[in-house]
Amino acid sequence: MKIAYLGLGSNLGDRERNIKTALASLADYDGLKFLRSSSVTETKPLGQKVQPDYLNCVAEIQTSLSADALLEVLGKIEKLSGRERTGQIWASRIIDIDILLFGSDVIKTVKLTVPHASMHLRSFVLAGLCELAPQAVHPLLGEKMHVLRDRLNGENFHIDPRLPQLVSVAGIIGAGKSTLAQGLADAFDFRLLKEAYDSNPFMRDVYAGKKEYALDSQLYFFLSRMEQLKSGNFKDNKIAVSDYIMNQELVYAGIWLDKIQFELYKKINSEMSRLAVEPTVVIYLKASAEECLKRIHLRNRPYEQGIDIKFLVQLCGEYEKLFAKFAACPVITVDADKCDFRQTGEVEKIGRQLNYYTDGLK
Ligand code: A4P
Ligand code: MG
Repeated sequence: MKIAYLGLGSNLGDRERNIKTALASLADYDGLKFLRSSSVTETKPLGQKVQPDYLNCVAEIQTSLSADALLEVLGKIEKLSGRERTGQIWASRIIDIDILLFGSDVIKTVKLTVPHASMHLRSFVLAGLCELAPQAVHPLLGEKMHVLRDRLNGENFHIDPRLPQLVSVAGIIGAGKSTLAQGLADAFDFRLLKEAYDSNPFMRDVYAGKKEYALDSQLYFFLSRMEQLKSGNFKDNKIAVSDYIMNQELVYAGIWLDKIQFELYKKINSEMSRLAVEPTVVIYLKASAEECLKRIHLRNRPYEQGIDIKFLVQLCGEYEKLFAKFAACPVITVDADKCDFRQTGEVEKIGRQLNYYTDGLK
């Protein structure tokens, strides 16, 4: 006997009835017992397709069938409901029933991929799973459903292999961004994009309190990132990893610049940053101000030694705000106080997860 979770979706006809009928039909088959279903949610079609909205829900079943036999039964239910297969991927459908989880089995055959290959990228699936089994663990990612859900901030994503694949590491000064990005580049052969920290000729003056250089410093950082994130640079089909995210520019600009400078900077930023490649996934190194200050003293860059705890606390707050409503891609949050990214084990653990949030073939 196995507990399995099914994802149901309908965007044609009487969608509510289609789902109810499909759930009721599960009881008609030997070796299959319907246990519970989540609430039904209305969702926009994934991938900006011009299609009617979906109703989606998740069902929990108990079964003595093999996964292959279960898939066959689900195909029969879909057919009896009147689903026609157009041969077109992601076509509108009366009912679609996918196997999300089958116990803790990992299955990869021509017909079947379990866990469902995209479940961790879809809030409409993870929300249902969290209602029924928040503590269930994704057998490949090794994470609980509520952790996977929180990475998406209510959004649904799909990985477009035609787009550049960029992993961006984010976090406040001293959180360990560069160490992790370097470690990922070394271990997984990613192309490393490092922020032009040491070459910024205005940094020292800004840290020394000369506010008149703040705009120059911000523009220097911004232009060097834009240079790195031009789509033309991503033609090598490698996954790239950056030790910054573009969004941090506005955070720092908001702190360093006066009101008039900030307004000017925001205009330049919003016009130009549209040209930058967007991250496929972000790793957010969440660290405490205290721990970061310790690391800043340890690495001993002279001009950073004047940084005080208040500035770091302010940055922590700004990053929390940024990621509380971040909707551009999944965000993997890591408790950076507890991790030492000089250890290859820590880097590999994160790198293995990235396979599922990027197009791994790149
Ligand atoms: N297959 C492989 N793994 C599985 C699995 N775990 N469960 C194979 C079910 N089937 C699996 O599926 C195509 C083939 O996938 C099957 O022959 C089976 O052997 P399908 O159901 O015939 O076609 P499909 O549904 O168009 O493709 P697929 O890949 O299942 O797409 P999804 O993931 O179902 O996405 N937007 C919203 N808001 N809500 C939705 O539910 N669904 C889709 C379809 C797109 N956009 C959506 C939604
Ligand atoms: Mg399907």
